[in-house]
Amino acid sequence: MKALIIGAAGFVGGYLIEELSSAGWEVHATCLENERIDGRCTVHNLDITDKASITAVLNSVMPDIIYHLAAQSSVAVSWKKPQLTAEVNVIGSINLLEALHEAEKKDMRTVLIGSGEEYGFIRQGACPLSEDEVLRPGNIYAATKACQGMLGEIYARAYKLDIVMVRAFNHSGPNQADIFVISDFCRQAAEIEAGLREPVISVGNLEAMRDFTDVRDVVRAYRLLGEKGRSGETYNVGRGKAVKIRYILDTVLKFAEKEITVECDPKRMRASDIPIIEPDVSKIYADTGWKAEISMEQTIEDTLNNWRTKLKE
Ligand code: A2R
Repeated sequence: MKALIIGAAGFVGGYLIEELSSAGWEVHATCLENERIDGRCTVHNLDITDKASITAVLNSVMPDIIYHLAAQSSVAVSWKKPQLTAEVNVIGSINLLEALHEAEKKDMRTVLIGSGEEYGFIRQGACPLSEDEVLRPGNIYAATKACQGMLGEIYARAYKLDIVMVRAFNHSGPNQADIFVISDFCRQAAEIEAGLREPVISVGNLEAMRDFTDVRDVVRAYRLLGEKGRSGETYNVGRGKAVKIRYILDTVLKFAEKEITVECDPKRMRASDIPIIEPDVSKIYADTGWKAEISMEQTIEDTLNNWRTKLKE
């Protein structure tokens, strides 16, 4: 199997390269000119906003499966740079879909990676969220990802392209940026252990319930969806068991090697925090047999160890 991962220099890309190459796949991966990719793959430069660069890579690699990870993936940045977010996430996806429609090779499968954020303002009692739930995106990033998924369905139907859509819920693991909660708490704890800050961890809303999956499980889901997902269908990827953010905090404190107190930071509280976001993951299980296997404790311990190592470098 020959895979092309578009936008592989980010958090998930490195894990997906490892997952696919370990499964014996030939892996090609793309990044922007100013980015780097390490791993068992052939690297190509590609800017998703430039359709000609996509066509060139498609026609030279001739992949069997394409994973589209390239994105402006930050909700916070999407408020500050809405045009850029739409340019990369929406126009970029159209560029890819057009390039696929015109490509010389016709039997390519494409997996479009979207987000659990697309569900947005969830109606009470809607959890666990099935893929058929109405999307009510609550921020610009989420709207662009919902749009990507809709475009994927439209191109699949209109041009008989083989496209699978994914809505990935929170995922975490070593090397994730510290704007995400598990990495954020682990970094703070590692800094406290290293004597780099006061023994106080700063937190936001601990009562919100979210669904967390280890990134290594998530990329395994992506591989299986590439192999077994049904064309034209959308799949939730998540654990299917939301936990309170307080549980993450307690686990980090349990692993920490110093006494740490907790301080609530009003700046970390979001006015419109949705109480629970939890996916129904029965569809991916039925079609691929995938379910999350790595425990949250393991993800947290590995992420904490990763920060400990990084702070020593
Ligand atoms: O923004 P940068 O410089 O970190 O680069 C990101 C890259 N990217 C692009 N690639 C090609 N053409 C563009 N015009 C373009 N703009 C940005 O896509 C980054 O290297 C990659 C996305 O990686 P992350 O932001 O680390 O996302 P992550 O966590 O790997 O998530 C993968 C996918 C994304 O579509 C998320 O929205 C979704 O999973 O949840």
